[in-house]
Amino acid sequence: MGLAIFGKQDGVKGMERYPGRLRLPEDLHNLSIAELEELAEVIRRHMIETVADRGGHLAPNLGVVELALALHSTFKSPRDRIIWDVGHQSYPHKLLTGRWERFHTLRRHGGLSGFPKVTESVHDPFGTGHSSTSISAALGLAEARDQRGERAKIIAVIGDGALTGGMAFEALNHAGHLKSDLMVVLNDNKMSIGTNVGALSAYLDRIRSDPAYSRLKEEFEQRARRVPLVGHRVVDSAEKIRKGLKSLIKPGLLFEELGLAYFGPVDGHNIAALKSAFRQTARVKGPVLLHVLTEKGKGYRYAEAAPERFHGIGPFDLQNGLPRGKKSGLSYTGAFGQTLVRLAAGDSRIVALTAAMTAGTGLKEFASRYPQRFYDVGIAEQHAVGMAAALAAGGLRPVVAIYSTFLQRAYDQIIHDVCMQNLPVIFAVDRAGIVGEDGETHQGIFDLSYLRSAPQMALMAPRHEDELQHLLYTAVQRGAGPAALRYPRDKGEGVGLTEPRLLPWGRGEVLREGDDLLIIAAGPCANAALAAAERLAGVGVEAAVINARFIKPLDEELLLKWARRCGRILTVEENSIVGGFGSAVLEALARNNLALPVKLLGIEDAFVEQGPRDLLLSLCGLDGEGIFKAALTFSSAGISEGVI
Ligand SMILES: Cc1ncc(C[n+]2csc(CCOP(=O)(O)OP(=O)(O)O)c2C)c(N)n1
Repeated sequence: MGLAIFGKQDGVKGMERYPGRLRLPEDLHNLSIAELEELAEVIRRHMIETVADRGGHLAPNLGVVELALALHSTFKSPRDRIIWDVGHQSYPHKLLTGRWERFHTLRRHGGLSGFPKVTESVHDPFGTGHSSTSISAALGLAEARDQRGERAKIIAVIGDGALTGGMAFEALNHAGHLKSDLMVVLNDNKMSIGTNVGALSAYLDRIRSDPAYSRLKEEFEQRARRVPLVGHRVVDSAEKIRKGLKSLIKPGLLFEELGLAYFGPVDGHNIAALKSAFRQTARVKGPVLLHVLTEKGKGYRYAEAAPERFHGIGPFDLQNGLPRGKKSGLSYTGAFGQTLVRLAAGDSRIVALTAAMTAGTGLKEFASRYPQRFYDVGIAEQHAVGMAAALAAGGLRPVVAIYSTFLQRAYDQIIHDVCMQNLPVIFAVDRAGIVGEDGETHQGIFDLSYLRSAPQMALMAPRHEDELQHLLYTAVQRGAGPAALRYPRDKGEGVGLTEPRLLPWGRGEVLREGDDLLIIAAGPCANAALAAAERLAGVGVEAAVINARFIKPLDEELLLKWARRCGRILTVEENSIVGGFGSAVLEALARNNLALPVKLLGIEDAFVEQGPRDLLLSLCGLDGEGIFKAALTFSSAGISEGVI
């Protein structure tokens, strides 16, 4: 058909159907349902093409197009505030709030973030990235609004997956208590990244789909109406029965009991129905929950058929949905997954835990081979670590695989439940270091700092996939106290996997000998350090290179020996330099009264925005070139020979 709202902008990529004649989001209020529906299709197409080109979160965004349109055509952002939980589904919101022209820069360095960000737009009232924070944020904004005597609607949009996170429940509990005016929109697509887990998910499932449940509801209602009301006692009991029946059958009772008025479920792809539900519920005082049913991947058949694969995806071919230009070879994550399956075959004490990231952490094969020894706890990192502690206390060897950035959630459990009781829990800390396009909320650049300060914790970083295997094997065999293994979001170094073998506990490895400078590195940056050392030799600087392997216990003997020999030390790590590996080296030198020049190379005390991993590493000076330059400037030979 082609409605008047679209202006053709020739030559601008991705903007052929740009609604140029609209002021967004204001003019959405003047559009008919048919026009909004047409805009929905244009947004879908634009998102599919953009994500096919550079990767991103697709299925979650395809599921909320009508929801975003209904929200923005009913409420008035930025006065009314919409908080998208996790924020991976905020693309339609971004397109509708002044970011259409920049959408082609999505997830690029210097471009639009893949998540809501306060510095990006006034329409993003609160940044997200980690799950289950939106209701706390909505409650805080609602209270601030009330204290300042302002008028605004505060809306949290949270998925059924994110609702499995404890923080969401804490906030619901408190919202019901405070009775603040706010709206929680439950975007229920029956999925987390993969299958959602737990009783809550089953509960939502019953509300949305179980025909027996609906039948039951009707029967109960009819029966309740037929209860004879004769005499006082009978009336009383009839009332009780009615109330009991109501509590049995009323959908959303769980939320009602928490103090939120429940409405729904509503078809999340029907803009008219959504707008009407928003208008009605907006009139209700106090906290309300509107249950909206959506389909993950809606409108792109490959995403509808495989929503988990299209949750977050690299570039793909539009015509067949197949990945384009994927890095081949075994990744660190893959090496971890394979090794764990292998070790589990010979050790029945090994159990694995994930917090809603079975595929992401490489545990799919383990889950299918050992379903009884595998626990997906939902988006509940704190619980995962607390439970792992108790599994260890019960005599098992739990391996908890959590991304570095999400493990931050469980810091107290790490200290209080695991380390204080010196329990043999193994932490597989995936995505440690620079993660790339997901940006600052997802960079894994703090784990060396936060894990290192936990007493009893051993901390290891392999420099290639085979070493990962050996260190995991070593930690499992040792079985004494907690140990963490951190590795990056990257393909391995191509060395393959040999037989798992024991590595000496707390010992580093000399990769190269030299007298002018000691470069000591943690993790795969030891490889970049080695490459830099070879180049340094070409300009007359002989650098020794140590692969630390253990950040804790640090191999002090090896460090001191080579530090004395070289006279100056360059530390390299893919972590914040605050409290990280370099700090561990400095502490060791101080402990041993060795005063030497030390330079710390790592991530400065700042958040790192999104971009390709390689680019960010180079910007942080953590690639071979950066290490070479830093070493050259720092080495005494470089200075005395005036090579800088
Ligand atoms: C604390 C935390 N743990 C894990 C994740 C990774 N993660 C991102 S989205 C997601 C699933 C969210 O499911 P849901 O809320 O239902 O949204 P949907 O993608 O289904 O729309 C997970 C586990 C995260 N962002 N934060």
